[in-house]
Order: sequence, then structure tokens, then C-alpha cells
Amino acid sequence: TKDQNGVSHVLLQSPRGASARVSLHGGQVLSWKTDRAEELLFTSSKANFKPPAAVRGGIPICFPQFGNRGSLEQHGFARNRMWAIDENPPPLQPFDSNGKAFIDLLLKPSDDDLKIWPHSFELRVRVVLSVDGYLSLISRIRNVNCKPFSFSFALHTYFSVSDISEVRVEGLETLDYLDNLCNRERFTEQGDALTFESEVDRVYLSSSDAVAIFDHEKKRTFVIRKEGLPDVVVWNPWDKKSRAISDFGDEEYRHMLCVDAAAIEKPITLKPGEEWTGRVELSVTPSIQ
Ligand code: TA6
Repeated sequence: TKDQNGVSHVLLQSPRGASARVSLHGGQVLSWKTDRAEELLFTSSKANFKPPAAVRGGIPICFPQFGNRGSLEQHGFARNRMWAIDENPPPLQPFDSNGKAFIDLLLKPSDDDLKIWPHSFELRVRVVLSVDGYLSLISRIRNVNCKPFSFSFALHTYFSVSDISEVRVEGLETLDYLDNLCNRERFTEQGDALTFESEVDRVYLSSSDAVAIFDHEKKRTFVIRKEGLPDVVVWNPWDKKSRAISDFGDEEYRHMLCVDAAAIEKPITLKPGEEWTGRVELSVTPSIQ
């Protein structure tokens, strides 16, 4: 379907009724619903859906960098571009799509993009919805250039939570993190779980385990499993920052948490012809509270 801005969307549905809606604007998943039509991702009521603005919510794809680097757009230009549907993608492992609903998206740089980031690439994302309603994103970046390039990458995932002050994140304990609120200084996580009572903006480094987000009120747990994406961004703007962000409602910080699978600390370098793959699987289960 096309929306009022002329942007195409693809709806994936699982046999049991779960669904995911993917926009070609930014290759962004904008909605992920359970088989009871509960929305699992946060999108701001003040989101701007008109291209090329980045849509505040869902899962923006941050490439070729996370954060801002000189003249490059904040979190890279990939999320601000119109992507294409890839009709015949290079094959992935069978388990990536057997019996599942999926769509393959493709982004290549325009001549203007090559002026600001002079590296020819092919960025493919396969969005997969499993029978159980699990949402997977399989990202592949190929260097189709004649010289190496390096990039950082993040799936900037806005989870919907009932009340941020009742949310706990596990799987990051004992890890080092860079704190964006303290000049990206390096600290070590001391707590046995992350809870939230003020702005948090951190990049946890080299997390190999799954990350779990417990939503106490909704009695549900998100689990993030990932490969090829060693870091985890955790961000909640809290009240003051929310008021300063135009496409973010003043109180909306209470109902969202960004937990992003990412490769940030150590940018990935690809030689000509080389391809990188990063996998993330999101699942949600009733909490064992
Ligand atoms: O760490 C997450 C972060 O970099 C925050 O500092 C904040 O800028 C957030 O991403 C949102 O960025 P955006 O460009 O989507 O407004």
C-alpha cells in the first residue's frame, strides 16, 4: 500500500495473526504487533512521516554511522532515503525464511550520497516475521567499491513500554559502557539490572548475551538476540530532553525505551567485494514475574 505521502508500505502477517509493517522510507519497520494486535513498538504521536525526515519510532536503520560525524546526517543517511524492494536478493541460509513471512529491502547510494560518503555499497535488510510472531532483521552490507570502507551501524529500536519507571533491563550487567551524558567516558555497569529514573544514553560494549526488557505492568518481556552486532545502545531522553525534541511528546518518554543492537565501538571495515551480515531477533513473551 501507499500512504498519503506516496510512501510504500509492506504488511507481513503470520498465520496466527501477528503482523509487522515495513516502510520503504528508511527501510523502517514502523509497527510490530502480537497476534492480539497489541503494538510492541513505540512511534511518537508527533512523528513526521513526510520524507526525508526520519520517523520518530519503530526501527530506524542507522548507517553509515551512529551519532553524528562531521557533515554526515545524524545517525547516517540510510533512514532518510527511499529504499527499494529487492526482488531477487542473494540467497540467505534457509532458516532465515523457511515458513516465515519476509520482505527484502535494498538501499544503494545516489550520486548525491556518494558526494558526502564516497563509498559504493549495497545495504540489504530482510525483515522476517516468524509463525510465533518473532521479528528478525537480517542486515547485509556489501562493499561494491574499489577501495575499503568502514562504517558503524545500529537498529535504533523504540520498544513500547507501559511505564519506564517500572522497566528493568537484564543482560548488560558487568559490561563496560560509553556514557553519552559524560562525554562518552567509559564506565563499568555495577548494577545487576538496569532501571530508569532519569535520562540514560549509553553504548554498552561487546554484549554477547541476549538482552531482556521486563515490562512489569504489561507482564511481558522483550528478548533481543543478535549476531554480528556486539554493542547495545540504551536510550531514554526523560522529561527535559523530550521537551527539546520537536517530534517527541513531552510525556512520551514514559512509554518508550530504545535498546539498539549495534556495531559502534569498533567500526566494521569491508574490503572491496566483502560483505558483512548482522542478525537481530526480537521476541516477546508473557513475563515470568
Ligand atoms: O544514543 C541514542 C541517541 O544518539 C541519542 O543521543 C539521541 O540523539 C537519539 O539517539 C535519537 O537520535 P535521533 O537522531 O533519532 O533524534
